Amino acid sequence: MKPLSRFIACLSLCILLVSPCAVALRSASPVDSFTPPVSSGAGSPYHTYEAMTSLLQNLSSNHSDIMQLFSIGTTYEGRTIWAVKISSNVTSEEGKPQVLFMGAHHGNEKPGMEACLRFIQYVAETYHMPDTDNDHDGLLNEDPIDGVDNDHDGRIDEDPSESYLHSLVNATEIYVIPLVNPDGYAADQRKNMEPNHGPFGHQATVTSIGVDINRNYGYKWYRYFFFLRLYHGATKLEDSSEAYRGPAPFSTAEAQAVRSFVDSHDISIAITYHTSGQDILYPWGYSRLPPRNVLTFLSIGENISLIDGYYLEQSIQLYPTLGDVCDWMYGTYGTLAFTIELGTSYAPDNPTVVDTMCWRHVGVNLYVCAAAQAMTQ
Ligand code: 0X9
Ligand code: ZN
Repeated sequence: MKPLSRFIACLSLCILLVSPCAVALRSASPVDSFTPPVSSGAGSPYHTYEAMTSLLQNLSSNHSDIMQLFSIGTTYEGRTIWAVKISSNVTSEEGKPQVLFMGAHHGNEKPGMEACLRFIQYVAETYHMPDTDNDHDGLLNEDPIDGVDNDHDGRIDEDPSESYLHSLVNATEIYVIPLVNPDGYAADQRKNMEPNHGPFGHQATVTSIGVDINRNYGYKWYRYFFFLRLYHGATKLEDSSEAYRGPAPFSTAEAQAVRSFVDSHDISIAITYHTSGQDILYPWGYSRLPPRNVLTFLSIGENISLIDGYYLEQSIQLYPTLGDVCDWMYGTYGTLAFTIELGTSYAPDNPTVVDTMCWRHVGVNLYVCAAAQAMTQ
């Protein structure tokens, strides 16, 4: 890398890591240097479950030195819940800082899965590349993925640094669960597809279909019994509701799968991708009390906001929830867990909109890796 380019890349990273509290709002611009993965659905910007599976299988066999694909569980309808590990010594226990990205707890919120897939594909395909003049302007790495037109050419993030990505993959263990709710995704519905037998699971007949996986995690799950009015709307006892919490904490195969994965790792920062609202949310969802690590949440959240332009707030400020994955991860393991609500609609069908959203969050995810690395130094 040329000295000037290296200086610009380092300066950009430093600005991201130490920037003060300003939360910038910026409109996203298309990136023309990146070739998006081919979508399987005719005219749809979203992979089907089957297309996602074969993409992950192909990437992991083509890049087996840094990428492993494994199952963390099986859904009610028999689909595999896939997880990916990306790291330089991918087959060994490495002791490096661990980060986790998850997509589509809600099956109808498809961009979350695409953002994860795009990230996996970009990292796997770029890791071995030398620093490249992506925009053919004679300069190397002069416009990193930080939401800023660093070289003032009217385009944003069109020449990121391959060696920077390489160093992040060497320094961290990156885990991605691109599709937490494959059954809901295939059916294009929010909840999973398991049959319900009344609110508490005791009725003989099937009364409705589906549990909201993001109300099924075990942290503060029972509070609803004691503070019914306080948590009206935060979770639902009625099994036909879109926010039905399930008959018991961790009753769903999907929440169990995420639990056993998280339980056997040491995740320092996590992002779970949803749609929509352009929000970055930090715990708690169940309480207005600030989390113990509120300053770290604010610092990381504000830097994410500088990249994606989204609005940072405590989850409960958007609305209260009981049993969401971030409260559980932070409350149980101390993981700095954020929800990001992508975009302005559940599943936009404009490929350019999806593309821009995904690319911008490749930058967010790389920043999260850098932050996890910085936290341990
Ligand atoms: O309700 C949810 O599970 C998430 N929003 S969504 O519109 N994608 O369904 C938000 C979860 C974050 N927690 C809180 N807002 N409390
Ligand atoms: Zn959601």
